[in-house]
Amino acid sequence: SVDVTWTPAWDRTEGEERARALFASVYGTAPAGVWSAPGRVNLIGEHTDYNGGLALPIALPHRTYAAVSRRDDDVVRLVSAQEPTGVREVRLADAVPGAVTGWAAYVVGVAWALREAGHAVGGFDLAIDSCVPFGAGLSSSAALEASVAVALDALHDLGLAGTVDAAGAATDDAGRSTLAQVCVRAENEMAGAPTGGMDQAASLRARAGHALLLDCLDGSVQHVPFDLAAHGLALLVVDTRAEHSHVSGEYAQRRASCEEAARRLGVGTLREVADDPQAAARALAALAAGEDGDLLVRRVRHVVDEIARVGEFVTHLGTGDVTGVGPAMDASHDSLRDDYEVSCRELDLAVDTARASGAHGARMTGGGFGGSAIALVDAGAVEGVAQAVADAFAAAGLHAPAFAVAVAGPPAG
Ligand code: GAF
Repeated sequence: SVDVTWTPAWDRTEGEERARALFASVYGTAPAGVWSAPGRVNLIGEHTDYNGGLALPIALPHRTYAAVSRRDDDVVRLVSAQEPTGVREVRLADAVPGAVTGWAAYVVGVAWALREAGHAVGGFDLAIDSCVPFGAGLSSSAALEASVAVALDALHDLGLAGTVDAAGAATDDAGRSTLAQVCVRAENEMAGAPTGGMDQAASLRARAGHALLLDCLDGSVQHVPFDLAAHGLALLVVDTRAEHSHVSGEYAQRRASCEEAARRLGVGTLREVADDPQAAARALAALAAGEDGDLLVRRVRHVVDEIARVGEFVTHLGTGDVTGVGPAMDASHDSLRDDYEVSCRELDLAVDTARASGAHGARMTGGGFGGSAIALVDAGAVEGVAQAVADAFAAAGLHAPAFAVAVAGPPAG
């Protein structure tokens, strides 16, 4: 068998120290503070957020750390331990959509979107370090945006982020909802990635020890207790290392298909047909009769069924029958693979191998086309399932995957 690579989360002190040390070495002074924000895995409810649907992410213990100080001018200087490009400098006056490229767009985009929302935000110096695997479908971009959002909130007394208590719960969810929308604007308009809002909500509004039941129709959230260890279980994350990007066209195409289907059905979002099985059946029949009927039926069927699966998952958690979520996870993956067509060879191999090695359920998580899969496994089976997946990747001649164990961590703060 091959070596298994793990990606552990840093503890908070280590993350903060790293960002602080980078800041001091680059700018020659100490930062005003260090803020951080988590990546996420979505338990279920994939490609539902931009359809007004339900999603159920948890915040990862893996976080992005931002050491930041205010400046008196409108210059943003930024450096990241993960980027070899050195210090970048952008004037906020020049920061309009399309003008800032690469990772800086996510950072500067948050300042731009805050200004667009009427907040008096000026320049700042920033140093980033992160243990959220980059480009792994674990929301490294939302973690970056959210870390900057809570930093600017604190440095400019915007009063939106509130605090996070000792139990890992945010005190001001309404303010964080506003910050999440700011981050979505940064990502959609400055970075040009047409994503929904799940990742930013997870990073800013999640609660430690809980999954975040996010209703994307009205933006409301519920915190659902999620403590796998108490049930002798664990959530294994497989980062396939197959590269994905939501700036590229496939994600936008899926979103456009859903919007086209909603337009033909005369509804604002597909959620409107999802909650009523008869309306859903009528909608699918109507779409089948039109142009591109087969494609739109498969896309809409995924969204409708996936929203129902979120409810099923939450019901099982509520009754304490946690392994009972397995079939919903499996069905979610199969639907993303066959109907929504966003899986890939690496994700399918990770999922199939985890299932064959005893996982109660397994699925891709996040937008797909690469990225990560999750598997619900007995706590004592974590190493064995990871080994089986690593061996399967080696046998298939694929890049070695990396593994993590996900527990529900606290939100940005
Ligand atoms: C990506 C997007 F950023 C989210 O908004 C969501 O659509 C997800 O893919 C799919 O559920 O993470």
